[in-house]
Amino acid sequence: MRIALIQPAKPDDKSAAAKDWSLCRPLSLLYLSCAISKSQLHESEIFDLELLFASQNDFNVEKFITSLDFDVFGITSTTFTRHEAAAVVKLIRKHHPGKKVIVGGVHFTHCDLDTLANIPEVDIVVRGEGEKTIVELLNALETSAPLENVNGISFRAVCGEIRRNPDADIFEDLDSLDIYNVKSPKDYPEFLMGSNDPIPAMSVMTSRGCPYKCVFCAKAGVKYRHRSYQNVIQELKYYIEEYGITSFNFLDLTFTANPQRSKELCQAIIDAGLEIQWWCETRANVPLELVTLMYKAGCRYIVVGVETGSVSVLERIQKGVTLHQVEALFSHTKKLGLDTTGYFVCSHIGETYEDAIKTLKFINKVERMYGVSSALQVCMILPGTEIENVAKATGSLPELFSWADDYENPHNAVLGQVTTIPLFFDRLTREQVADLLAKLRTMRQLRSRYKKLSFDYLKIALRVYGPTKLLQMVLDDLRAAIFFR
Ligand code: B12
Ligand code: SF4
Repeated sequence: MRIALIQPAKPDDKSAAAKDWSLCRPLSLLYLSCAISKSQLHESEIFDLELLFASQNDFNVEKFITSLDFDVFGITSTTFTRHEAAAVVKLIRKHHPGKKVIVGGVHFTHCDLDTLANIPEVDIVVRGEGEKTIVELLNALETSAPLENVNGISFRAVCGEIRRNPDADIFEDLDSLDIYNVKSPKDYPEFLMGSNDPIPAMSVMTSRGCPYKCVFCAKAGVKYRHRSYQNVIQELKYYIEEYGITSFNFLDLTFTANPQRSKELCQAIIDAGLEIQWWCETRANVPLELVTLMYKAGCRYIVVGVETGSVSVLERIQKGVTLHQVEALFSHTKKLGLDTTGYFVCSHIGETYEDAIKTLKFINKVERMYGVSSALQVCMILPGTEIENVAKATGSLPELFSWADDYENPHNAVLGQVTTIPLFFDRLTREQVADLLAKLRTMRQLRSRYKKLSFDYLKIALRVYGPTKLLQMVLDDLRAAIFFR
């Protein structure tokens, strides 16, 4: 069978959060395509609408979908792109009636029944990792075998009833998936994450899953597995030799989830003499000697999920790290000269205004003392997370909310958040969160104002504001500075 694997375009979301997202080759579809080609039974082609929209001014999605000629259509989506994915599904149904429409990815995995009930154009939802399932499914579709035997799918039976089969076995042999041999989208404008300059880069995944279970995470608890370091080195060498690419984004959920294997991989990069630079996400409880080794192996930028500066909130969200560990890590990355960003979230379950102020103070401290940058986001409600359950139980999300609803909340943009994903408000109100974000801005302005303090600057300020106003401003700043310490 021939299947079109489609990544939808990203929404036209003007919020500050969405502005800077860079393009990233769709690893999900590349891996599926690899598994399909290895089966030697079926064929696939990848269509990245995000890339097509970005590269063609007059790109017309309907015309494009009409032009496709495939037996089956497979669409991937995150929660952020779900409306665009649904629009693509509807166009496929309109222009290719009778063809099977399959959806998958982190979003649909967690709202399979909701999707089938509310998007009638979807025939089948593939849950979880799809390499094994998609091949079994295509086999079944080709031979008209009963779908009941395909694990990992939810589907609409001939009688119209919605069925959910058992989960598929977890895919263990990650080394068997060599996506770099799959033709990747040409001229992919992907750049090294975290760099101020547009440095051409390639996304690579060295592991899957994560042993932790943070309550807000859509991938919490997916079994952790990793590729052998030899297999990763082989892929990196391929990109270096074939494309001259020496910068990489390691998209693992937590690159250091298994410190021993991260150590082996970094050592192997060093031993192989690969002169590369790379980005990854890590947790604060990473052993510091591993961070040193990562730096030696070319790691130039890390992102650390700190989440909060409140000890009680940290315990409640089951992050499994301490603020001492965070500070020890930041102090270490400062010594190494390793660029570091801390990710913080406000409006966690049970978080009070006082807790959130602790987060602001902690952000102030780590930015000031360790030179890290930080990002404070508002807790999002994502399907399949513990947050979603709490949101429904507490009324933050209507009990009958469907992820297929045409949800759009322009007020989210005021908080710098994407407008298509509902935000979680428990004890903090939207107004309080706005106030906290304003305080964060003030705090940063304050620091930058006094950083450039000089005699000349004071003279100008005196001329512009006059002595009384200037004294008042200095006193206000002093009061704010004391508050944030
Ligand atoms: C790269 C990345 C980004 C990039 C680009 C993403 C893009 N173009 O869509 C950037 C930096 C822009 C980004 C931004 C954001 N991201 Co992001 N990101 C990732 C990351 C690190 C890698 C995605 C990836 O390639 N995975 C690898 C593939 C192999 O896994 P997979 O997608 O799950 O695919 C498998 C299965 O799901 C299935 N499958 C997938 N599609 C299909 C389709 C079919 C037909 C079938 C049969 C099967 C199938 O088979 C695949 C192979 O096994 C993931 C974390 C992760 N490691 O997965 C987060 C992740 C996808 N991001 C997430 C989030 C929350 C965001 C942001 C909202 C962050 C924010 N607060 O601003 C934004 C939203 C932007 C967006 N476009 O969605 C969440 C998504 C949660 C959700 N429910 O949607 C994730 C899962 C992180 C997490 N821990 O929760 N992100
Ligand atoms: S450590 Fe990261 S990937 Fe793992 S459950 Fe927590 S947020 Fe998700």
